[in-house]
Amino acid sequence: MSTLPVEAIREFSERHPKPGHLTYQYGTAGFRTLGNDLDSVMFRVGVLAGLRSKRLDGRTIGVMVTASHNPEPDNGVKLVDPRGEMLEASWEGHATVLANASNTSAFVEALETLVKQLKIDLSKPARVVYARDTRPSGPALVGALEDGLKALGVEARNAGVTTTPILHYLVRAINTKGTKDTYGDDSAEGYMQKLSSAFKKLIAGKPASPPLLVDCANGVGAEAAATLSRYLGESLSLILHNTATTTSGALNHACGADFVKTQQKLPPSLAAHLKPGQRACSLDGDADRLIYFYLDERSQFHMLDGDKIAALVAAFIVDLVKAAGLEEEIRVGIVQTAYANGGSTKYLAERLPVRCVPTGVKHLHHAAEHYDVGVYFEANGHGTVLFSPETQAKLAEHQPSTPAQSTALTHLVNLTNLINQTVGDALSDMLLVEVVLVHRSYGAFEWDSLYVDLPNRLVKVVVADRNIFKTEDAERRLVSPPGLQARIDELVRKYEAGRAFVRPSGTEDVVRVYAEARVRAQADELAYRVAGLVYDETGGDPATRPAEFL
Ligand code: G16
Repeated sequence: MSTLPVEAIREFSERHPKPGHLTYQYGTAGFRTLGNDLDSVMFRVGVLAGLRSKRLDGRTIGVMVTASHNPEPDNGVKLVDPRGEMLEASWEGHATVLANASNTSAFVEALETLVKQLKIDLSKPARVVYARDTRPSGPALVGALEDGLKALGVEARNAGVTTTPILHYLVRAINTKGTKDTYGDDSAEGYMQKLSSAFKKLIAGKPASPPLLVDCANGVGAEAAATLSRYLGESLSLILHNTATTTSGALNHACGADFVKTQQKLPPSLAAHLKPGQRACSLDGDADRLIYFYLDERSQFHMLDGDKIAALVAAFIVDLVKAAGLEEEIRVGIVQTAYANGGSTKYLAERLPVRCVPTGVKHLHHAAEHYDVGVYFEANGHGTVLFSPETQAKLAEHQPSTPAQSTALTHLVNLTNLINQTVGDALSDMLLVEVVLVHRSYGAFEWDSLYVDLPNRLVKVVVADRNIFKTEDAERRLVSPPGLQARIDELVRKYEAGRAFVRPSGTEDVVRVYAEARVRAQADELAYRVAGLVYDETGGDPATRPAEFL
């Protein structure tokens, strides 16, 4: 049995020392903090990714260098498991331990413990594919990652600058190449080809939609959307905005899915371009989230978020399953988080089984796997649809008894190709939404009318230590700090259709507060009053308490 290449690891590790004052945590979406603080983490993630691959018999592991919706100075890294899904939860702990080893010797010791504990056969090959988004800190961090890969002798493939979902796609495509589960050609072109050809089949014979405005958040999605647009040709006209990927400070700034969702307004850069009634959507910085919006005839802004996408898509799939004559055999279910608007949960629960899980795609993804077709979306626009392997086999084998059944069945099969089933994918989701709108003959307004959102407000509170906030019941209730939940409950009772919860963010150093109520002013007031409780609880200085929290 081979041993760890300790000499090489030591030598490379000395070039990437861990800053003494920092503690890292593999959170909701991997490691995420200031790009300047991530050099040692990247190196160590390179070594860890290699070990994960060896542990899985040389299957290819993905590494994505991105901080997604975060501002430009931040960066981050997450690992992708062989089927394109998020890293197995137990390895998040291993990643955290390795990232926090205080020096090279402690790091090597932690690696040796891990190898022993998990019985990793070091003679196995290690294969990793990696990519980054367009952040200025990306190239240097990828350099550190590559040192980690070299130290362990990993067979590495650089996928360059690409979106998070394309990297997830590549991982699955590489690992299924030449098998019966083949997912597509293992290249960005393969991805574009797969999506665009499924899209064209699904809209064949339907009238063309008016052009769609796409806000690319000045991120890596701009490049992917431009390529996709070429593949789509006349089947869908995309008008791309916020494509300044090399302008310093532009990424996610006053644009992108997170801006639209949290500010509940139009990116100012689109104001001169969006006409009333026209459909528009925003991607986030690594193109894994999608939010739609439109202006009504009075130029009033309306948002169509992840909840609205889930409602649109789930109802469409349910109808196709029925039309294909598979109603008795294929169960469609929905997964949401506490952020799901009360209006959406009511609409969906009247039609389908709905589950609520904690924030984080991995939680939603796993819950969705329990359905034959699992539709999961976070309200922030992160989500996808999973067709279980049994369902895919059923779709392939089913013998339709009428032409109508046959058409519905073909549509379902094409949807399995259109949808990126590895992870939430803004571009794939965008095409999915466009397909449903065409099939339903809906514009943005008709889609929006499926149900009415309760007014809501999301607020960030900066606190000294967000780790004191612990939740239960899918993050809907606080168990710590003690007593705070009771005070929140007392407040909430005063508001009609009031609901509020508090949870620590896994990607930013803040506590998030969500509130909704029957009318806008009440939702805002409830959010700010709960934020005030959080602020006071954590010993915030009354002199610096934000005015709106009063
Ligand atoms: C990541 C996760 C999402 C999560 C979001 C915010 O998204 O993948 O599941 O909803 O962070 O998480 P939190 O509220 O814990 O900060 P992204 O798009 O930033 O990778």
